Amino acid sequence: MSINWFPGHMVRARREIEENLKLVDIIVFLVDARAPLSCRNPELERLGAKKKSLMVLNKIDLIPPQTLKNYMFRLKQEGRSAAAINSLTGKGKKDVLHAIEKTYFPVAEAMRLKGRRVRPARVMVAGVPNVGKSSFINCLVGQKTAVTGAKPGVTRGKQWVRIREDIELLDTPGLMWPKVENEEQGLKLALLDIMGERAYAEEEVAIYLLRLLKAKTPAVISERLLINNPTGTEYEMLEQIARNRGFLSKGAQVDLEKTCRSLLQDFRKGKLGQIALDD
Ligand SMILES: Nc1nc2c(ncn2[C@@H]2O[C@H](COP(=O)(O)OP(=O)(O)OP(=O)(O)O)[C@@H](O)[C@H]2O)c(=O)[nH]1
Ligand SMILES: [Mg+2]
Repeated sequence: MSINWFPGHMVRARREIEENLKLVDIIVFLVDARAPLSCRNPELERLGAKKKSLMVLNKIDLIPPQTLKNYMFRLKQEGRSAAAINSLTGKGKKDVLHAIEKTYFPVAEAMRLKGRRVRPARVMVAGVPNVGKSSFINCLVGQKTAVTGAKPGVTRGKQWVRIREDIELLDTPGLMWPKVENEEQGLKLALLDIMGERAYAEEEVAIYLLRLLKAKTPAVISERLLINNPTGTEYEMLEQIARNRGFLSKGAQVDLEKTCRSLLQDFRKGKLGQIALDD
């Protein structure tokens, strides 16, 4: 699978994150809860290694609660600070704010010890495309429109929003490019719409999805996709989905393109149920 991301974008994204990093105490790495490992970019995590960081799993409504527990347990074992949220409903927002407060605590302590006044924690959000960075920021900011104004030395156009007495958030997120290490991870990122449409063949991704459903949640195949023969090939399944949905072109031929797109849409919107991709 080829990846359609131009080096020019990468350089710009990287430089912007590096600049913003200088301004903050904490970087929040936002990931899609359906694939928290695959969404990570180790190179960028290294860039932010000198800062306190917090991993936030977003879109938790799209995975089974038990899977979320497992992911959180594993992150804790790795010694990472982590929290989880549904940015559309705000479920988990309190936990996120609490995790930010906890992450900032040692920094605040150090200020106190030096006899300095403790200022609010400055936080930035970064993540690969489509993980919900904008929704997450909106969720944290809520109704508050009070922008605290540019700080000295802050590049023009950057705004800080005070989201709590002790927390300030940079209102523009850092865009990280996906780091794809193997074919399967690439397929997962494509499935989550992180890769950009031109980077992959939808058919390939749809077939990967069907294979995954067969292995993980066979009930979805029969009950939600209404496929009679759940042991058939992926192409036979696509054909049946096309017929079920009336996606036929001239001569009653199945419209494969439309079928694949519609299937991927269903998955992305959570219409196939709560399905996690990383094990
Ligand atoms: N189900 C669900 N959908 C979410 C959640 N957060 C965001 N979304 C959806 O995910 C999609 C992407 O959200 P954005 O906030 O635009 O993501 P982003 O990371 O800012 O995207 P880019 O700016 O394109 O990189 C939108 O369709 C959101 O409605 C969530 O917690 N649960
Ligand atoms: Mg955005």
